Amino acid sequence: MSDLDTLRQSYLSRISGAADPDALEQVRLAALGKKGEISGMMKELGRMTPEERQTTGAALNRLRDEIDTALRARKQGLEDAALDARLKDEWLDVTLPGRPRPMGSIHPVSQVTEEVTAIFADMGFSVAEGPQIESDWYNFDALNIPPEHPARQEHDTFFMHRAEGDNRPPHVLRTHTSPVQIRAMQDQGAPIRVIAPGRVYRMDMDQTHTPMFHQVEGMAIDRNISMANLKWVLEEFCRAFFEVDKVELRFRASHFPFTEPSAEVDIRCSWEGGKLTIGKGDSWLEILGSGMVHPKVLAAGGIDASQWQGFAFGMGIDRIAMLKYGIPDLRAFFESDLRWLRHYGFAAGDVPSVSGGLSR
Ligand code: 2U9
Repeated sequence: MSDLDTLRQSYLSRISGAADPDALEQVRLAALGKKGEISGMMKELGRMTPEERQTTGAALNRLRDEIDTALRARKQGLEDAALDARLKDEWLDVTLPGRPRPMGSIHPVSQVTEEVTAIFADMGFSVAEGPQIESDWYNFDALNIPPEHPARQEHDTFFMHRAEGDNRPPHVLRTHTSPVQIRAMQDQGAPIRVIAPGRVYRMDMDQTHTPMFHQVEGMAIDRNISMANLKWVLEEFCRAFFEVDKVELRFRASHFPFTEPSAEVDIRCSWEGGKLTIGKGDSWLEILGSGMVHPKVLAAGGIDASQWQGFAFGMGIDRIAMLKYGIPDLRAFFESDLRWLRHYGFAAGDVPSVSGGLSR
């Protein structure tokens, strides 16, 4: 083997053994760099005879080209391998399903409030809102609730503290949304059609009662409003809310301080197999209270009872939400416990079991 062959073998094996671009560059410098071995040999050509120069020169050129080609090939090989490693390392399976994100959804009480509001809006009622902390005048006196009424006792109502030495009657957490309607009467006068949805507070806590719950009350005051108008409005509401073509309501005489006469309203239903069906059957379900607004209450709202009259009604939103969406457990609402909310889904009319004792 000639010296050049040995050199060729040596460089080709160093090139193929170079593990990275730096090592490869060292080999290139050693062979073809300015001070490289082969460059050095080429410089020697000048001292040769023309014949020697011709053969050795040609051989050195071939060797240089061969080493150059091998260097380039190895460089490309190293770059390809680096890219392969990176692709392998950074590989991403774009077909994998996305990571689940926690999902939110509207609370049944909010949904039902919106549903109720929309139905009454179609009948010309606007929405009124007011404070949750009320004076005892707006919460009780204006509504013809006498001082000795049980609702006015410590036992039933949440009273706010007064500062030491302040002997004015304490404010209360409103026990109904009726004060909102007193304020609406004072602000707007008659004629008026409003509903008042919102939170109310009573000192009550058992399987079917929570200290905070939601009510929607409504009233319509005009020159000739009667209980016939009340009946139509409530029937229309029940048809739309429970999404049935036919409803039958039963008005039972009752008593509330703020209405005279007063009636509790039941809806015809059946409870077959624990499933509630509204509109037909042999059972009656109490859904709300109502009546003609008491003249003293009209007067408290600044409306002349000799000129104007009207009806009012009130219902528990949590209760009608439970009935419509088949949620028999208050935990779903009160603790906003997502497991319960999800468990009961949002299937209208699909009621696993609701005990009879839900009414207040
Ligand atoms: C004004 C005048 C009258 C609202 C009314 C009821 C009857 C009633 C209950 C239903 C279930 C409360 O949530 S509940 O416990 N409500 O029975 N509410 S009449 O009467 C009014 C309201 C405001 C100025």
